[in-house]
Amino acid sequence: MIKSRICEILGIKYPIFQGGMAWVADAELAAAVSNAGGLGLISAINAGTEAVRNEIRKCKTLTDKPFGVNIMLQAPNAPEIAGMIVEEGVKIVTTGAGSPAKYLPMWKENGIKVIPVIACVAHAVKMQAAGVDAIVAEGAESGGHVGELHTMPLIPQIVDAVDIPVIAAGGICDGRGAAAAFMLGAEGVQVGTRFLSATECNVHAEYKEKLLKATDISTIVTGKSLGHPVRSLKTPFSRNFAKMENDPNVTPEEILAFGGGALRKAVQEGDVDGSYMAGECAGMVKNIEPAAAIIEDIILGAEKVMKERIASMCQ
Ligand code: TUI
Repeated sequence: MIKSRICEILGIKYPIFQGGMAWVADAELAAAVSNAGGLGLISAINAGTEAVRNEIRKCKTLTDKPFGVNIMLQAPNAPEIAGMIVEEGVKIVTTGAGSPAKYLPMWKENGIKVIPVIACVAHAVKMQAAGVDAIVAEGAESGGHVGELHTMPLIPQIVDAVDIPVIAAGGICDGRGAAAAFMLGAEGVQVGTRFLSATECNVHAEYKEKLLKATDISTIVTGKSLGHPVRSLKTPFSRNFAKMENDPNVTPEEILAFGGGALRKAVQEGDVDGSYMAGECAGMVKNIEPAAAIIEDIILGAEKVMKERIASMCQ
């Protein structure tokens, strides 16, 4: 059985987190993952703070297992969400795209486990010093907002720099990826893109269809010129976005206006002008299946590949 410190800290069976995907990660998906022994996460990027509160309340009716909330710190309502999760008795929070330092005293006083997502060593060291419980180290293979380093060099450098558990994210989709992350020193993995295909994931059917059709070269990073690099599926919309970025006659304001609300449009409407965020492993997602089957495949696959590789290669 695969276990690590993070299972003890959070009270979960398997060291697998579901990515807190903006607009995607709702109560139904989070509860399905938590019920299957992983850590389900609800995204706080949704239709406002009260909508997130409702998802938290709904999740409690769907599971008695631990689950968490992911807060994108650049969101305008992040301070409001930070207080609301305390009111709702949430026990685990992950944060993205910034430092959660100013909320730490309030969250720690309320017994909340805090796990920031970071993308470089300096931030990992800073977060450990601030007193967080673990970190998610996210490589640029992931979908959505990405850093610069990729998972393979990122994880060992972070593991060497901190003592708290490191959860690897970015490009991990099956047991092989999870086993590789464990070999690099990670004590858990966070999986986003594969859970987009879960039966319990409520994205528009068009999103799932695009994902299932994806190949190895189906994603593109746009938004670098705006300081917000985002990985998504190649579509006429994302290619146009990339073209506009490279056109000196188009202003950043025009690009922002073009891309505004694009993720929500993809998730809820399957719109052609949507941003279908997905990681580089999109090409490895081939079926729609329940979250529990995904978790079992990753855990059993990791165990199998670790044993087989040791038996065949370590003489
Ligand atoms: O946050 C993410 N991924 C996301 S957020 C998102 S929502 C969105 N919607 C529309 C357009 C753009 C984004 C979609 N995907 N990942 C976590 C992550 N955090 N990756 C990198 C970081 C990060 C970056 C800077 C963490 C900390 C940091 O700075 C720390 C500091 O000290 O300020």
